Order: sequence, then C-alpha cells, then structure tokens
Amino acid sequence: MKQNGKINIHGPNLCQKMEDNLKLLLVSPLASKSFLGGDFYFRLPYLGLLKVASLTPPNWDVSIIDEKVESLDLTQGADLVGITAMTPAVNRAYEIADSFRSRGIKVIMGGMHVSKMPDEALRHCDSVIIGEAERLWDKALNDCKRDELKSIYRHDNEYPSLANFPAPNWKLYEGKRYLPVHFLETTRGCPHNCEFCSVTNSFGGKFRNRPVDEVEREIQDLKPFEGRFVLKNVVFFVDDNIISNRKHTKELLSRIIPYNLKWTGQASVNIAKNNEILELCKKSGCMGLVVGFESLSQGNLANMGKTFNTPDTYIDVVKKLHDYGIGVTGAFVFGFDYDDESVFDRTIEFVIKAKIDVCYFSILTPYPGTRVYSQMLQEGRIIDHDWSNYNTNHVVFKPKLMKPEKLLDGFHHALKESFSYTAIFKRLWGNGTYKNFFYPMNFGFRQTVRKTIKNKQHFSYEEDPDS
Ligand code: B12
Ligand code: SF4
Repeated sequence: MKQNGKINIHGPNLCQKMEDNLKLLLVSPLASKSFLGGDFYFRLPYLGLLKVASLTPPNWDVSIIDEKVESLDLTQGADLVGITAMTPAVNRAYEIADSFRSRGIKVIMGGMHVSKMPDEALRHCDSVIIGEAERLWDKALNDCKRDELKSIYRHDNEYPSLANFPAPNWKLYEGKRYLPVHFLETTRGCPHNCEFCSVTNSFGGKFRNRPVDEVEREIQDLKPFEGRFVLKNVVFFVDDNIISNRKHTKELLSRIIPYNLKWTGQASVNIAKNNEILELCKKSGCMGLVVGFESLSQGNLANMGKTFNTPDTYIDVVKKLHDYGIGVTGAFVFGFDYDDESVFDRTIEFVIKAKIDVCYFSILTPYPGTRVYSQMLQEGRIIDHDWSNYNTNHVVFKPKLMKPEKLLDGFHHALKESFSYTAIFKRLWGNGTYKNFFYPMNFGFRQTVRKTIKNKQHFSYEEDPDS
C-alpha cells in the first residue's frame, strides 16, 4: 500500500497488489574511488541494467538510477529494488540495500561481484541472481510477487542462449547526461581464462554469439543522439573480443556497413593478422579498438595464460591497425610477478614509440573468482580487503618484485608521463586515426589522471619482518 509515494511496510503483500503496476527501481551504485567511476569523461551508460529492465514483464514500472550521473533518493517508494555492482561499487551497493531493506522493501542483487560472493551479499539483500539475468529474472519476479523469494537464483550448469531476448529500451536513459554512445553486445564468454580477468569465470569458456539478425535489428532501431555532438551515432560493442568467432564477426560487420555508425570495441592482438576483418572494420566505421597487450614480459604473459600475445610483434600490431585508420587503446596491467620497478619506464617508452592512441593502464587487481585471487589468497599476499579499493588504481596485494608503494608510484609515473601534452602529441601525431575522437579522449584521461594522482592511496598495511 502506497502512502504519499512511500511504502507502508505493513501493507498487503505484492500478490494482493497485482491489479496495479508494481514499481521496480534498478540501481547502479557509484564506485567513487574508481578511475572510470563518476568522472565526466567516462559517464558511460550501463548496459547490464538495461538488459535486466528489458527482461521485466510489462506489469512492472521500471526506472533506473545510475549514481554516476544522478543522485539516488533513498526515501523513495518501490515494490522491489534491484542493485547491480562491480567489485569497486559493492560497498556502496550494500549501503543502498541496507537502507531500502530497513524500510521493509525487498532487495535483489546481481552482477559480477555478488555472483562470486553471494553469502556476503545475502547479509545485505533478500536475494542474489548468480550470473546472467536471462531465464532467472522472470522467476525471481514471480516469486517476489507471491512473497516467496528464494535467496539464490542460478543457472544449472549451463549458460543461457543469447537468442530471442528483447532489445534494451534506451528511452530509460533519456536525459541522463551520459556521453552520447550506445552500448551493444554481440557475444558473451571467452575461452582464454586469463588469470586476472573475470570474464571466463562469469560468462563461461565458450564464445556465445547473438544471432546477427537480432543485432542488426537492434542497430536499426538506435536513434542517433540529438544535440551539438560531432559524432551522433556512436556504438560501443562491449564484447570482450569482437573477433571471437571470425565467421560471426565478418557477417556482423558486413551487415552494419549501411548504418553509417562510428563504433569502437575490444579485440585481441590477433585481429592484426586478419586483413579481411580489418577492411570490414574500416568500412563499417570502426574508430578504434581496445587491445589487451597486458604486458611487455613474455614471462607474465605465460603466467596469465595469454600466450598468443607476443611483445615482439606489438609495434607491428599497432601499425597495422593504424594502416586501416583504426586507433588503438592499449591496455596494460602493472604488478605481475615478473614486473620489477623498470616496467614503468619500459612501458612509457613503448607506448610513445608504438604511437598508441590511448594508454589504458591498470594496477593488477585480484577480483573474486579469478585465478589470481585464489593464488594471492593462498600465498597470503592480499593486504587490503576493502572492496572499494579494488578499482585498478589502488594496490591491494603484495607484488613479488617491488614494494606496494613502488607499484603505486610507478603506476602514477606511467600515467603522468604518458598523458603529458608532449606524450599525447607524440603518440597521436601522424596516426591517421579519428582526431575528433582521440584528442578529446586523451584530454579527458589527462584530467582523470591528475585527479587520481591527487587522491593518492595511503598505505596502512603492516610490513612482515620476514619478507
Ligand atoms: C563495458 C565495460 C565497462 C564500461 C562501462 C561500465 C558499465 N557501467 O557498464 C566502463 C569502461 C565504464 C567500465 C569501467 C570499469 N570496469 Co568494466 N567492463 C565492461 C565490460 C567490458 C562489459 C560490461 C557489460 O556491459 N557486459 C554485458 C552486460 C549485459 O553484462 P553484465 O553487466 O554483467 O550484466 C548481466 C549480469 O551480470 C546480470 N546482472 C548485472 N547486474 C544485475 C543486477 C540485477 C538486479 C540482476 C537481477 C542481474 C544483474 O544480468 C545482466 C544480463 O545478463 C565488462 C566485461 C564483461 N564482459 O562483462 C568489464 C568489467 C565488468 N569491468 C570491470 C572493471 C574492473 C571495471 C573498472 C573497475 C575498471 C577501472 N579500471 O576502473 C571500472 C569500474 C567502473 C564503475 N563501476 O564505476 C571488470 C569487473 C570485475 C568485477 N569483479 O567487478 C570486468 C568484468 C572486466 C574484466 N575483464 O574483469 N567497464
Ligand atoms: S583478458 Fe580477454 S582474452 Fe583473457 S580471459 Fe579476459 S576477455 Fe578473455
């Protein structure tokens, strides 16, 4: 029973309310210490909650609040609250869950972190959806209406097919002041299971592709952004590797050529070996790709299980992509077991020499569910258990070949040097890639870098006298 928009906690259960529409509030909490958390240049829309909204039956009125772009009123009424959370946002997610539950409102949580730590999450919410919402969410909503919510919903030893699901409704994000980009997904899963990555343990070890017809229909229905944006029809393919299944990729890229998109996505270094795909990328409007170089050390790459990456060929990979007008966001991680203090200068030198369009540096972070997490727990190397610091710009573990402070300082040094004005111009000058995309992106990163360094982490771990 609603009174002045607030829920009366002693009111009828949801089953009795079924004649009215029910109110579902979906929340994406802010990871305030995250490099890509609330910063203006990285106000990107969250596809996961749009997918959950699209799976919700029409007798629910759905709204989404993303704390990155708007504030959340914790006193508002709702019949059910759904909260997502990556690890660095989960503490805030728990605060929000506690607050709604204290007023008798049921809370369901989903997403990467709680899927790995359901027992922890159940201390703050009524129910956890483990893994993908598809084929679980409708069951949970039905149970909720009958007041029979289970604590855990999970898939039985399988991952759902990605066919025949409704497209996200982007109207839910209208007026939210996001950067003008639509997120779109064509694949889930990855067989490589790199030691630091959450993808294989969350989405499985096989690439699952969405039917190309459905992706094309989704693209057809996207409305270009209004306003004074230079690029109005930008799509980010969130797939971890746009060339996961070459046949699917070729068909998809051929089909999207007529839609005049400008798109970005992520790909493995192997894309440089496939001229046909590179040509299709160019023709279909690819502005740039995030490429996971990860490390310049073969030892690190062997440890993490990414042996198809060979540092000797990295410069040629970048050059090849540039030949097709495709910019390269080079992703590197610092703090692996073979990294000593020389890794930072070597990487700075490399990104300038290779003319990487944007440098995306991270500090190795042991996310729950990953191999590196189990290994570090077992070796007693984790020094910080505060999830809000698991944001790839804090050091939460003891590196093998340097002190945690040195890893942090080196990371800041690499960011500062790679985003100095001189370095930005040296990296971008003459690349032939989209200037009106990569210059603003670099200046945006530069500002975020300065903020990250200013809000520097302070260490409070105790030094082990034997180490
Ligand atoms: C696009 C992307 C981004 C974008 C956009 C983020 C966003 N808010 O969407 C940007 C670049 C901003 C970004 C930032 C970061 N990211 Co990111 N990102 C991704 C990426 C590549 C795709 C996300 C996506 O859209 N997936 C597709 C959707 C449909 O899946 P989903 O979100 O998981 O949602 C499904 C289920 O999880 C579930 N679900 C999710 N939420 C909920 C909620 C409810 C109520 C229910 C019922 C179900 C449910 O249902 C959905 C449909 O099945 C993933 C990798 C991946 N493959 O997922 C990494 C990934 C999620 N990111 C990761 C990380 C670490 C980060 C950063 C910390 C990096 C950084 N250096 O700062 C920041 C954190 C930002 C923040 N929280 O504020 C990690 C997360 C690990 C973890 N344990 O949390 C991932 C998995 C990458 C990895 N390789 O490990 N990221
Ligand atoms: S880092 Fe890339 S290749 Fe490795 S498991 Fe994650 S998605 Fe797959």
